[in-house]
Amino acid sequence: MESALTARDRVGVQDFVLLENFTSEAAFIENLRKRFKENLIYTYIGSVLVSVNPYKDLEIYSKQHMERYRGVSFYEVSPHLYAIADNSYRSLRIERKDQCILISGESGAGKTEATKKILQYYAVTCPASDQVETVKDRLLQSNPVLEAFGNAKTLRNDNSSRFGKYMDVQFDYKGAPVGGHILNYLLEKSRVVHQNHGERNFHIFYQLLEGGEDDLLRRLGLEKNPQQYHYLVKGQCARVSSISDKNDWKVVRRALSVINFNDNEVEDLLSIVASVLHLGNVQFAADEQGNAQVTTENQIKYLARLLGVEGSVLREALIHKTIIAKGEELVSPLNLEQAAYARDALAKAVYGRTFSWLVNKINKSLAYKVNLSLTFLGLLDIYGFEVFQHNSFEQFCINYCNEKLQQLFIELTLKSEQEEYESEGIAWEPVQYFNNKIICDLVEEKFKGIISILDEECLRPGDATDMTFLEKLEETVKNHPHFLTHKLADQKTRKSLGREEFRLLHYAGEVTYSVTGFLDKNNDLLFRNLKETMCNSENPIINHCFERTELTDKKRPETAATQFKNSLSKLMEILMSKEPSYIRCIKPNDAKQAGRFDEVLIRHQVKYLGLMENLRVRRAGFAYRRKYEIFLQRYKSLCSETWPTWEGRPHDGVAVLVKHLGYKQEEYKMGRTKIFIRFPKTLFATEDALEIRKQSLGKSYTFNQLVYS
Ligand code: AD9
Ligand code: MG
Repeated sequence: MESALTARDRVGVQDFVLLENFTSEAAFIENLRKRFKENLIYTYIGSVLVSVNPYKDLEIYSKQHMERYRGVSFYEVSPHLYAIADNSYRSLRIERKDQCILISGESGAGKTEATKKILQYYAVTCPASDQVETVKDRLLQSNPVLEAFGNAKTLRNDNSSRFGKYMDVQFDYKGAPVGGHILNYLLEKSRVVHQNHGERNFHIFYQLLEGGEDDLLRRLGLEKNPQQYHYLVKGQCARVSSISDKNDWKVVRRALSVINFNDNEVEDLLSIVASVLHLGNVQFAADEQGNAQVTTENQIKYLARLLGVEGSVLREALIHKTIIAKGEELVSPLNLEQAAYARDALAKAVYGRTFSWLVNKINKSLAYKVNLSLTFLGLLDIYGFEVFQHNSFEQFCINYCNEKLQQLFIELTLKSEQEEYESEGIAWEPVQYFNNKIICDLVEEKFKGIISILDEECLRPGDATDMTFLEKLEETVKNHPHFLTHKLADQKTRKSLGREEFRLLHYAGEVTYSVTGFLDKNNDLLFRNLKETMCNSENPIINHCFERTELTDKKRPETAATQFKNSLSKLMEILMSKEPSYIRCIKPNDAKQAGRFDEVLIRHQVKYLGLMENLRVRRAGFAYRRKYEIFLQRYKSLCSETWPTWEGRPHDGVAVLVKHLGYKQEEYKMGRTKIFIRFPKTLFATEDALEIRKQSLGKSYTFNQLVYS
């Protein structure tokens, strides 16, 4: 049998707090590398789970694996998503405290996969009844549908989430999931009309063309070939080797039935998907006055049918603009550029609103119950931090969202650790860490923050442009240590910045944003006559998405960034009110390849995720802590006074035990309910002693079982 020592050498330690040299980043990375090589992708920092994306299917998610984690104490089995999931679930049941599991990491690090696996774990292991089975199914089946409409291939990830998702699962007093609710955050709508090279539009378009039955496609007026559609050819990569659109279509189609869509609703929904493609193919030509005229009558015909609107009304709405001035309607023609803009704005609005409608529809099927006796477990899966060659308003919002989550992580982990030391009466040694609040403030502060300044420019009548926004930014935040522009940069840095760019030094690294399109995307305007046309739509979904009140409401709608900011602030409140668990996902390489451990990339993530600080805080001088009962139960056989049973208080039993084991005073501290051990070597020596004893009794234990059971 492999000795505990050689096993430790080969597979590393499964909790970073047991690293001898816990302040060394090199030792941290080495431990990750050893484990990654052995396909051990999960490692703890105390109760935080660090996960490295394996980019291959591992045999660790079977029913048998789930059973192994069910109802078992956190440290009894090797690190796993299931351990986190089970631990949260048990806290929910035993302490009746609402939980949330926060999954973070950059784009492609494995957040969405982790979320799905956790949900599957609950679906399999939680108690069930007939009604519960339906809810479980719907919770699971909402995923393929939302991914089809909200995920896309990007350069970072073939299945990148382009919206943020927070899913609450409700449990009854028996611990059965009885309902759910999804909150969605800012869908990247601009993708509907434009994709960067090497990227795709949302999956659903390709799925429908590839998998849709001939009959269906005929009704929708679609051809199978994605090359026919302007909105699908911008990225020049309609086919992706890792994706089977045809199979995915079948999955989505089945899932729609599970989440309560009848045939009519499916047809209405797909009519909208098809209408977006037709819209993209609407072309204009200029007449003698330079006014836009529609040249693709066929598209208008399809659009009229699919959207349930008058063809002629839609045609006119696409090439005219209506403004209400002094109670009178003024109609003016659009030029080519304006008409193309109006068309794209309509496509984005139709798709974006349909997505929100879809989330609502799913929510209805999830039977969310307003009942105080129920407990909640929330799963947060958002878009990860991302940096591209070209970064725009969308990346700005996505990265801001990641700043907020990092802020929450800092507050909650540090706070809870500190509380533990205080409640146990152990002296606390503060740890220095980078607090990214300064960056959150830079983005969201009232009057002085980037979003405020952007809104101010959006509301300013007259000559406001993306460039005047940039100038305002420069004036207002010029001395901020995390903000830079061409003008503010020194000679050397200036070369790397365009005149229309600003750079933010995020917690996760520098990102340079181009301001082009910021005002437009933040305003998110749709011309009034297009809105009106949609309000009259006979497609029930569209009709529901465009309400008449929008036409009469005098109040200016909130800008996109402010809406996002407010929804994030509500999300933070929700998360703060729950007991959090953390999963920190790491992406091992940029090539999406199995087995490749790119050290530079990983070191960067370890740094910005604050894992070293996390570890130092967690250790704060102590490598290991355990409740007296558990510690005694495990090691009592090593001392004749505590073996086979200790009759007194566990605290006293542990005191006798460690004295017998020869622990020196500086090696440990006795808290109120737990023993704190300073050095890993103390624990390892005790573990080795235990192993020798077990071997002498003819029992065989692996290292992993030894350390934690
Ligand atoms: V983004 O911010 O939405 O762009 P995620 O969500 O962090 O990103 P995702 O979960 O989509 O990343 O993972 C990316 C890909 O990595 C998946 O499509 C899988 O191919 C692969 N992956 C991730 N986790 C696992 C895993 N536990 N096992 C196997 C995995 N493959
Ligand atoms: Mg994702």
